[in-house]
Amino acid sequence: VPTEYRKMFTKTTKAIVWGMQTRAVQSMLDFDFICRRDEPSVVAMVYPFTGYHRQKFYWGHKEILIPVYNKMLDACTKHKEVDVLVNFASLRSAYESSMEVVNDFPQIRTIAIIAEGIPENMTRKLNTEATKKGVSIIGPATVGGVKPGCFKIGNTGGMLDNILHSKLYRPGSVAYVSRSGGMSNELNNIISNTTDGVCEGVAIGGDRYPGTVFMDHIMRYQHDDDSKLIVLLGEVGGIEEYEVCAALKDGRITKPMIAWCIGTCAGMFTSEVQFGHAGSCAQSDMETAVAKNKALAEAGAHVPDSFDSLGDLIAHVYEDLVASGQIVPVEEVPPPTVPMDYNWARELGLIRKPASFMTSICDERGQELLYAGMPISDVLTKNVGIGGVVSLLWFQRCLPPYVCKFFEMCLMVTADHGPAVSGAHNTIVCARAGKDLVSSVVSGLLTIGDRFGGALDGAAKQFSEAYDSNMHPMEFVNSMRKKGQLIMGIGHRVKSINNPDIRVKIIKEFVLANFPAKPLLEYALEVEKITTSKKPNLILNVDGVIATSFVDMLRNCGAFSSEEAQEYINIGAINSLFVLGRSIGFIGHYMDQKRLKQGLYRHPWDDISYVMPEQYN
Ligand code: Q5B
Repeated sequence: VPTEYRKMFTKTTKAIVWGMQTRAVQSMLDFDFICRRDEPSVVAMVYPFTGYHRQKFYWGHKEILIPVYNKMLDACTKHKEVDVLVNFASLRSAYESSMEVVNDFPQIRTIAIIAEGIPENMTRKLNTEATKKGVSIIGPATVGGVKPGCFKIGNTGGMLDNILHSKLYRPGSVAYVSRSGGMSNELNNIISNTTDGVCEGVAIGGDRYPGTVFMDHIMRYQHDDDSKLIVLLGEVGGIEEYEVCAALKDGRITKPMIAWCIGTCAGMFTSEVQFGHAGSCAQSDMETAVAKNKALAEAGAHVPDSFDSLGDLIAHVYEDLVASGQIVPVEEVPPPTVPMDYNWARELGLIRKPASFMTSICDERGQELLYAGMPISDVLTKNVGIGGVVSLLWFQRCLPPYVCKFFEMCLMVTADHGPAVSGAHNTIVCARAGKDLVSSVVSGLLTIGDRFGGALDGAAKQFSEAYDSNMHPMEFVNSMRKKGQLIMGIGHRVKSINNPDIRVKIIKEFVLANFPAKPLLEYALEVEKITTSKKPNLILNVDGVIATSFVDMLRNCGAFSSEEAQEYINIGAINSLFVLGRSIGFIGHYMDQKRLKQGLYRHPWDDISYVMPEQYN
């Protein structure tokens, strides 16, 4: 067999894939596996935009790692056995990367170029160079080709179920060449339905100047003992089919050929028709599909009346070959099973799996983000404000406007209380130690606890339990003293009845005026009367007023059942408003310290009382 007609792909063909096309590579490996290849056909990938690493793939049930190199040089140096490049480079880089391979890496004998839209002058230069060097180019603008039982280029043949359906896992007797990648899939289907299957199939691509042309592949098939029947699927545009006619006439092609050029409908249009491929436009009568079909028939090819009867004609010619003993169909051996991809199996409804976690507040999967079912655009057009967003994301429902206003007021009044409070102090110290925003803010947030800003949960619990068990406020204060416990939400370091906390006044007045019922707040105010009579700083503080109002809202706004309301108290949700509000202030303190270029904070010695154990003095 002359060199140019040698088999392009075998069961041991090894390829490099250019581009991070992991799905295509997996598809090639799955194909290899069902073909019972001993080893995967893809040995390396080249991708200039990441460093060297290894990419995980499946080989049947097992996981394997395929190296990804930055440069073709590294891949070719390491993998001398490779002679095929599947080039997924984009139309911008496909020329350059293919030319590099043609010029610098003689081990590569076949290049499949998938990209569509490469400028024709570049393709022609590349083709000239490749011809000089004896490199076969499949494409550009193609899905590639397939040699059942041996090798598959990229995504050829479609998904695994289609490949199995078309029996591409084992060789048949029919070799085909087409221009279109999509139509090659249709040929796989037709041929597998009407014959013992595909022996090899190549889609040369839809560009005006494909690398290898029909005759390159047909002549290979002519010299390949395994191919008994050749199918040519041409199309409108170009005159290459006439080369095939000449070869049929002069005896270079002796194997039975079935041919059809698609695009016969072009004649029904009154003007010139450009079909989907760059090359599929007749620029003279000769280039029409009708003229080429006629010429092919005259040259001796079997030409059907229309594409619809192509399958019947293939079946007819095939059966003659079987009858004459030229084709002896082999016994079918089922291919090994490849585990189905999880996502695909799920899409087909073949499997179910309990979700690892559940969510009920936000859904980002669709076209528009949903907050508790409300599209984000509605959140904005309906002007629900940050209070509305809080009600959607925290409580999964639109709460009444006065509740949203309550949330917003709480966030505003708790946003900051100066640099001296524990949390802000920590944020400042952290920022001055050179830490970032998140660390500094978190350091402040972690300070929120029972004594500082985190008394809301405790206050909600203590006051509601006392109120629900009909304890008189005095009884409650006394019982807490007896237990030696502080009342959460009562007391302040600097605020007192003589120096009232305006924040408390603002919230209290709003709640008293707007909430339909506020028994817990009223109860807390009675408690405050008792505690402040003992000590003026034992006021209902900002934590206490928000906590008791929060519980009143949960219990009386009509949006929650009593169980739901209690659940929020139990799960520790009442601190939320202080945490969120004060985050605003902590962020402010962080920015402030950075802006003021404050250096490392060190606490002054004269502000620390060093009390060493006496025995060492
Ligand atoms: N006594 C807040 O205490 C403070 C009592 C009490 C019964 C009480 C204290 C307390 C409960 C927790 C709470 C939130 C530590 C406060 C906030 C945010 C902030 C902060 C800011 C901001 C203050 C003196 C005497 C003692 C105590 C008695 C005190 N509290 N009795 N129930 N709750 N409250 N925290 O001034 O007989 O003399 O031994 O823990 O609600 O954090 O701005 O700073 O926005 O950032 O240190 O507003 O009240 O008083 O502990 O020396 O007590 O009063 O038993 O009695 P002080 P202490 P006695 S708001």
